[in-house]
Amino acid sequence: MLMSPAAVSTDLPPVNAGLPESRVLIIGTGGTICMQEGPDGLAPSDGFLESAMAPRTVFNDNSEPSVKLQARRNGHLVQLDSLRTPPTAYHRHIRYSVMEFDPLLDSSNISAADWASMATAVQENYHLFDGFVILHGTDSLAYTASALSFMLANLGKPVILTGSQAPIFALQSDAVDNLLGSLIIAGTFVIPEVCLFFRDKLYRGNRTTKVSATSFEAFASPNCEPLAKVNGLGISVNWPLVLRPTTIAEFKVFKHLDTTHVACLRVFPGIKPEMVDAVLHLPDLRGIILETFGMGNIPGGADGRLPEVIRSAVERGIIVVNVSQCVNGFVSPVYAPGTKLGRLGVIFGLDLTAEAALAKLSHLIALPDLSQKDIVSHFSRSLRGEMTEIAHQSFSHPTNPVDYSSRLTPMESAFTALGYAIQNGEIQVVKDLLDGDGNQLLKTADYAGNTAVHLAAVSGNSEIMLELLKRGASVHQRNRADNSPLFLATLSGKDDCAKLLKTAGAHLSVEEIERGPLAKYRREMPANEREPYSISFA
Ligand code: ASN
Repeated sequence: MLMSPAAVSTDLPPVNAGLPESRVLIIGTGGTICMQEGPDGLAPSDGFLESAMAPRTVFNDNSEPSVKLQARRNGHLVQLDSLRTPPTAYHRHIRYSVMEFDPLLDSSNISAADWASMATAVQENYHLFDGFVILHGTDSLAYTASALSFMLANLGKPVILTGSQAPIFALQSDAVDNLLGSLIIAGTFVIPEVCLFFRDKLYRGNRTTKVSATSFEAFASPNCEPLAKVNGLGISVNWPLVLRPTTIAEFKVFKHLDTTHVACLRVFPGIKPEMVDAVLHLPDLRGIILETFGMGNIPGGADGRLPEVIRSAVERGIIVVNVSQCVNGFVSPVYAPGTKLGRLGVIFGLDLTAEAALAKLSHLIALPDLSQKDIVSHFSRSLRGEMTEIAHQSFSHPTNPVDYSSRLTPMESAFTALGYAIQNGEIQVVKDLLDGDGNQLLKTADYAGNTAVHLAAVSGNSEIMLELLKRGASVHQRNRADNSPLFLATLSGKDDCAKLLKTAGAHLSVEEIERGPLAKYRREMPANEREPYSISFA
C-alpha cells in the first residue's frame, strides 16, 4: 500500500452511494458488428443499444433503466438513453450511451468527412464522458485509427476503436468480447491515446494493420507492443509504453485531413518508371507513399530511370515517403544499395505502417502555412507515437533516494518521498525523484488513488504542478473517491494550480459540478441555461 503525507486530505466522499460509475460514449459508425441479414445480404442496422446491448447481462445490470445521459450532437444538447454494466473487476460500473451515424456505414465507404464527424463527436462530448468507444467496420479501421490519432491533439482520455469480424447477432462472434473489453478499458484506465482493441489486445491505433480478412485475430501491431492485454480476469496495462501529452495545452481537434492530394504506390519487380512518373504527375498531387522492398529499396534498373523519376518529383515539391512492404522492421536511408533513394530527398518513414504514413501525410499537408521543408521536418518526428524514432537515450537506473527501512517497495518509498517533496514545495527534490525513475512515478498512486497531480493540486505549488504536467502527468486521473485534481484544487482554493490544470485540458466532471461549490447556484438556474462544461470555479 502506498502512503501519502498525512496532512494532505483528498478523500472527499464519492457522489453515488455504492460503486462509482464511469461514463463512456459509444459512437456507432457501422461495420459488421452491427450488421443484420437483409434482402441484399448483410447491412448495418441501427438501435444498437436496445437490440444488441440491452438484452445481454454483461452490458446491462438492469438498474435504473431510465437514466438519461446528457450529450452533444451537432451543437445541440441531447438526452441519450443509457445502460450500465454490472460491477467490473475494478469495482466500478461503466455507464454508457450510444450515438449512431446516420446512415451507418460499411467501413469501405469511410472518408475524411466521416473522420471529421468522429473527431467532432469526441470533441463535443469530451467534457461529458470519461472515455470513448468507436464502433467501426474492420476493413478501413487501421486507416481511421491512424487518422484520428493525428486529428486529436493533446488527448487526455481514451478513444478506443473496435469492431468485429462477425455481427454481434451471429451465434459465433467476436463482437461481445471486443466491445466489452473496449468499454471496460475506456471506463477504467486513463490511456490518453487513440487505440484499437481487438481479440484481447489494446493497440496504439496508428501502429495497426489489418492482417486477416476472416480470422478473429484480425489486427496486428508489428512494430509496437500492445498497450494493454486482457488476461484471465484482469487487464494488464503496459504503462511505460502509454504516451501522455507533455505540452501544457488543451485538447484540440484538427478536423481536416486532405486525402485528395495524396497517393500510395507499391513498387514491384519490373515496375515501369513511366507508370510511376504518370502517378507523380497527377494534377495537384502533393505527396506520395512509396511502398518499397525490405529496408527501403526500389528497382534501380540498369539505366537508373526510376530513381531519376523520383528525384525530379521531389525537386518539383512533391513529398515522397518511403515505407516498407514488410510488416515488420524499418526503412533506412543508410541501407539502400544500388537505388540511392537515401540521397534523393525522400523521407524515410522508419517503421511507419502505410496506413499511418498516409494519414500523417494527409494531416500535415492539410495544416495551413506549412512549407515543404516544414512538412518534411514534421514528418521525420514521431507526432503520436506512430513510429520509433532512432533515439540516443541515456539509461538511468531507478534509484531509491529515501532509505525507508519499512516493507515498502522502492517504488512505494519513492512515491512517498515524492508526496513529501510536493507538500513541502521542494521542486528540485521532485525533479530528482522523477529523473531517477524516468517519470514512472507519475503513473503511480497512493492507497487512496491520489497521483502526484492530486497531491500537488492540494498543496498548491504551481511550479511543481507545471513540472508534473510538462513531464506528461495525467490531469484526468481520478482518485478512489472519484475526485479529479482540478476538483481538489478548486475546493482547496489553489487557484494557480486550478488555472494550470485547466490550461492543460482539465475539466470538472458532471458529478463534480453537481457537488461543487457552485452546485446550489447552478441548481437554481433554469435548466436550459445550464451549460455543463462552461462552468468554471476559478
Ligand atoms: N466490410 C466490413 C466493414 O469494414 C467488415 C467488418 O466490419 N468486419 O465495414
